[in-house]
Amino acid sequence: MQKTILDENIKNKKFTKEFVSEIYNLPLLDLVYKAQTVHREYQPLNKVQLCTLGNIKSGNCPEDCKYCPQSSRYNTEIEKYKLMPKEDVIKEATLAKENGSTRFCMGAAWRNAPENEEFNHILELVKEVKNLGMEACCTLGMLTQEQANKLKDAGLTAYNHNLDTSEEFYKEVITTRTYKDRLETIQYVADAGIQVCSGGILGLGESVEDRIELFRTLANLDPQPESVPINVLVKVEGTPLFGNEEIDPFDMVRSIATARILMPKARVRLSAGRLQMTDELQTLCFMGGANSIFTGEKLLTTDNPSFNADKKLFEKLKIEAM
Ligand code: SAM
Ligand code: DTB
Ligand code: SF4
Repeated sequence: MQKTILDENIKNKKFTKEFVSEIYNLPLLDLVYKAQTVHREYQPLNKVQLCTLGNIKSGNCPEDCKYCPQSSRYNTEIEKYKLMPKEDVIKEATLAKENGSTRFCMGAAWRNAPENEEFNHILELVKEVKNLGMEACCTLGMLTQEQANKLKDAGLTAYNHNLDTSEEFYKEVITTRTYKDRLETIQYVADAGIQVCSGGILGLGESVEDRIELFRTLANLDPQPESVPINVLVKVEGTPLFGNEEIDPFDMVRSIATARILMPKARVRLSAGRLQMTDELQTLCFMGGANSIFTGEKLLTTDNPSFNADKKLFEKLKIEAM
């Protein structure tokens, strides 16, 4: 692909399906080379941001996301609890900070963020995390504009709200809300002046076209997301997608590299699924432009590599925490 075409598309910020498809389907080495070239122009080198998740409210979610162990509709063996007290959340955030994490992301199994006391509690948590000197992120489901504004006033750095897949395939995975609902919350977050963190999941049973559509939609958001988590489905027993086929590991690399090329300024986060990846595959993902990971023994309900395993890998690769 000619550099001028890429520059032109990036300038216009309106990516077409054909253009994204051309990138995703490049010969793998050309794709990784292009992604690394963009990466070197826009991102600090050999640096990866460490983020840690805290599941501040677990399980009993009314939504029917077919991948999610926290949906009340499926029979999964997870720990369920109500909104965590402040002290416990601060303890987890402090441990994350001690292990080099610069962002603490608080996730809650809700369809939408609650009002009143529970919401005030969230605002308190955001302030406390910021007081630790960390970036604060939340993922609480749908928001109203007023809630987004209040989160901004409390000091929230970023809000995670994934598009997960293409608009067309979304209906096959989730029936209790629409793609439009998702885009609406993303707009409220952006309008409140909070950084948007939005990405997707690979391995839901989507086609290559669905992936291309996901990246096209993300890259056409205005502003583009500040961070783009790319998850590989963690198959949890009891969820409808438990029996899904494994994805081709090179598709992971293709997806990361495509995201990097289309969104040069974003942190591209190699998210769920790292425990199932080899060090070599993770390294290919870093070469393809991933520069953020989730650290800590647990994601929300499932296991993740230990702080120590990640430290060892970073030492080998001479990658530094951002
Ligand atoms: N309830 C809120 C929502 O859906 O936005 C926030 C929490 S929800 C668990 C956050 C994200 O985790 C989802 O959007 C999805 O992309 C990801 N996720 C959930 N279960 C997953 C799984 N089994 N494998 C990979 N990613 C998963
Ligand atoms: C994101 O894209 N991935 C994280 C975070 N944002 C909230 C969540 C992954 C969850 C994996 C399944 C689990 O541990 O429950
Ligand atoms: Fe609920 Fe979020 Fe899980 Fe969907 S992904 S079931 S909204 S916690």
